Amino acid sequence: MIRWPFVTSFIILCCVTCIYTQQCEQSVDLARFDCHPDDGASQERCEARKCCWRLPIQHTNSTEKHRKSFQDISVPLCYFPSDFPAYSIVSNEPTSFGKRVRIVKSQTTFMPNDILDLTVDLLYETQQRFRIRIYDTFNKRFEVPLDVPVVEKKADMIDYEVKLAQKPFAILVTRKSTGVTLFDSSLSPLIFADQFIHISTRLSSPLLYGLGEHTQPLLINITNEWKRLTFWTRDIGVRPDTNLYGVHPFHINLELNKTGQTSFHGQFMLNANAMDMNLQPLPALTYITIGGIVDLYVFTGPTVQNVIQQYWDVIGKPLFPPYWTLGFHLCRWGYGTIENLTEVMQRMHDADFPVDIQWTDIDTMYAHLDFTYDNKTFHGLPELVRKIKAEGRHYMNIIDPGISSTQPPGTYPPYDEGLAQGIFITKYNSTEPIVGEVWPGPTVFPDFTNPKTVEWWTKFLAAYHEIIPVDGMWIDMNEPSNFVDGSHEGCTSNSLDNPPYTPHVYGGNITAKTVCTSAQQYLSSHYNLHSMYGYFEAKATNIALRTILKKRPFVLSRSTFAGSGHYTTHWSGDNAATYQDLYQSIPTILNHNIFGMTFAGAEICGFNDETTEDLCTKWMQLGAFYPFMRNHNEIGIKAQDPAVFSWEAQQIMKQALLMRYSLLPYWYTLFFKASSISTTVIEPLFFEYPNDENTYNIDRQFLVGPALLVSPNLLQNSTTVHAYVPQDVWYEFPSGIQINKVGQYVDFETPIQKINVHVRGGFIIPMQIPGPNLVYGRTNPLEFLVALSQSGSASGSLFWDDGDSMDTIETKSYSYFEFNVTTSNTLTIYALLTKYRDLPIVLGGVKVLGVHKSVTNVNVNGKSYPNFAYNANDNILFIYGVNLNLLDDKMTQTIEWSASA
Ligand code: MIG
Repeated sequence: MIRWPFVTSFIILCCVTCIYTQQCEQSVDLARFDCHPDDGASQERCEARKCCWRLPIQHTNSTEKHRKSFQDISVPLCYFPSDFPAYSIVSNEPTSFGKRVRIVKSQTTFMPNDILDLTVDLLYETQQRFRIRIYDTFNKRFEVPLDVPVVEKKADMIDYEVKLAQKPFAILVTRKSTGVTLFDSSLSPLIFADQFIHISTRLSSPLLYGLGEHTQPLLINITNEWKRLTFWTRDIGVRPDTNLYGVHPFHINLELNKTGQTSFHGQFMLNANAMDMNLQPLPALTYITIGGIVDLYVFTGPTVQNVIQQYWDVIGKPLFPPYWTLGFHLCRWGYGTIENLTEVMQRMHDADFPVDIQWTDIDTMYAHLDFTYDNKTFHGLPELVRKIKAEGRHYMNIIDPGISSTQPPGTYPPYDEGLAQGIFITKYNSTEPIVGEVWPGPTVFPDFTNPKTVEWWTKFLAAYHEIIPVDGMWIDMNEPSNFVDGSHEGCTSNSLDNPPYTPHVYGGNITAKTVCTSAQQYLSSHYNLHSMYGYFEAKATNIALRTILKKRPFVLSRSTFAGSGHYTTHWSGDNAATYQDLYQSIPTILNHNIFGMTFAGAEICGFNDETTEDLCTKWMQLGAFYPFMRNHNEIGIKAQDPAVFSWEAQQIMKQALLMRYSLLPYWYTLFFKASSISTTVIEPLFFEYPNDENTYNIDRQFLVGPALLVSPNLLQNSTTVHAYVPQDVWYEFPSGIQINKVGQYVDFETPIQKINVHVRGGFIIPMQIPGPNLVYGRTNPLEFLVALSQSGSASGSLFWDDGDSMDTIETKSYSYFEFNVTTSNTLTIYALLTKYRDLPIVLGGVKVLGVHKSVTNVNVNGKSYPNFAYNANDNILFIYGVNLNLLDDKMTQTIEWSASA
């Protein structure tokens, strides 16, 4: 029943506001889009923008809460009216790739240099990939120099439907099968000014993943939250609420639909300029970037793995790492002297730890100069490195981009020659290099977008490699980081250094602790290229290493951009020795997998601050399941290599390392798949259980490939792990005992010596008995861990090659096996490719989990085989000493067991 008095007063109230301006009517706060995203909004400023200034309709806690951080935003008081100047369509032509639409508007907005005539290309690139490009009709603007696929022909049978609104111009993309919104720009005005581009999209649910690099949980849940994420590469230690080292403007959105089947889609904003993304619970996302064009991809999935594959098709697949890089890496900043370094190496050796890769940091350099070593404090380093390598181990060192500009002329060729060749970033409107300050003092910055720089870099790395034969390069400080803001002389006052809108970058302005954005690079201004500095350095280093080593390159970069994973590994930078950062490493590394950097890690035991034995032990255990496993810490604090801890702690750490090493054939195969068929290496649980809502928010556990569930102890003073076990068949690793509580949270008894790892039924894990290091252990026998599913089946695969030749995947110079158990109790091994034959590859044994009937007979390749044992308590069959040569010419080999009831 309608209560009239209420309605009347509502109308009266409403009319008061109607007089003010009709177009401000907005029934819900959540639908307000911020017209003053820059700080300092006031009624006066807001109204000068022709926007609406109102208190929120509902006073909620969230609107009044005190802003804790940069990321905290809430209902804007200043928001766009519905009649804000808008573009409308003036022409719409079909093209070979889709459609070309021209949109214009007559009124300018509050930002200088509005572009009033725009072209919108709608590219139907594939069945699942749609691309929207909005650009200036008349003037060429900066576009991200990433080699993305060029599609000239419209795809047929597409999974999506595209509709356009005439005025205000808007694009609506929906999923054909369900009608779910994949992109909808009608919610707020499109603004396209020279240094301010604003476009919003409706989200199909408030549950998102991706958007890096930020210190955040895996699930970005904006159900009740407004949130702002900023994108601009920055040298700043791991912390929440700020832009960090890398830029990955890609997200995956979970679609909640009524069918009970969950679908996913993704969006990638291919834009490298400083950017804010505002998220609001409507749910909606607003992109605010200060340059370039709108170049937005929509990926329709529908599975989360499909979305990732579709994204990687655009940015490039992850690199395939050399086999030895999967070993344990040990580093620290501040070994200080060669004596200390050798002492650490000796104690690790004496304590019987494998250190496949020994690293050193900037303290080995002479006066922090790139391409040098200190012949006093590190006297004999070249010999030491050769010795490490002769033992089948590897050595890595660091290099920073900043090149010292103050050495006496003629004494430091990297600078002299670089200067002569004009390869350094120059000041605005000048041919003079811009000078900042990094470790060696005043420095200039190589411009890696210039092909000449790649040659220069290769030359000096090659000369360095002659002296110190490094096995790869660690590239740090490449945001690029600068100890002064802009340059020694400050920056210009032009709009490249002082844009009319500055995204909410750490430090408040875009020249903070980096070079002036007005500085010039070969391809464009630093303003446009800043966030790709690390990307181009990684690419250059990858190319240089291929030339120098003639081996598969290994690069470790701190700063990354979309597509960096094709050239480099990444670590999450300067974390701290805290339980918080122990946990944080999981969502961070999972995110990097999503971003195409499958080979990623975090500093084990913590980089900043002193670690403790408990923390470091737990971290070594977790780190044994990072794709990239390195223990590294900062200068001036206690050593944290495993050999400094108590005997007990050492045994536990060793156990973790043995576990890692024994699983490397499985890991290596995962990396092969990532590089060839675009699957992730570690993954969140929801990837495998997308219809189980319990998994959406899990980021204290993860899966290695689809088959190993890792549930680490992340807490101090705790001997239980409260972990989710998805509905499935699971066996404890390595015991092989099946667990009976599934589809629920379980409290696992976890004393310090235990890591909760479970193997999923239905999978076969290729394992290997570890050797003293990854080179010497190559020919050790393999073991297949067969974890049977409910129906008694399982499958797996194995990739094997020489470990570090270039392009073994592309040239098919590897061996590849698939194996499965069907319900007939037979393990069949198919040798699908046996091109790598230099080393033997032998299957030593098979362990079958979940064999519920007692086994009385085993046949290997049809012949009765005596060496097996059946454990009836735990339903485990162990077949040992088989020694099957997997490279045998027989195409398939079989191991069969028969069971009596
Ligand atoms: O200003 O090279 O993140 O891993 O040890 C610090 C010294 C420079 C930062 C890196 C860290 C490295 C350190 N570097």
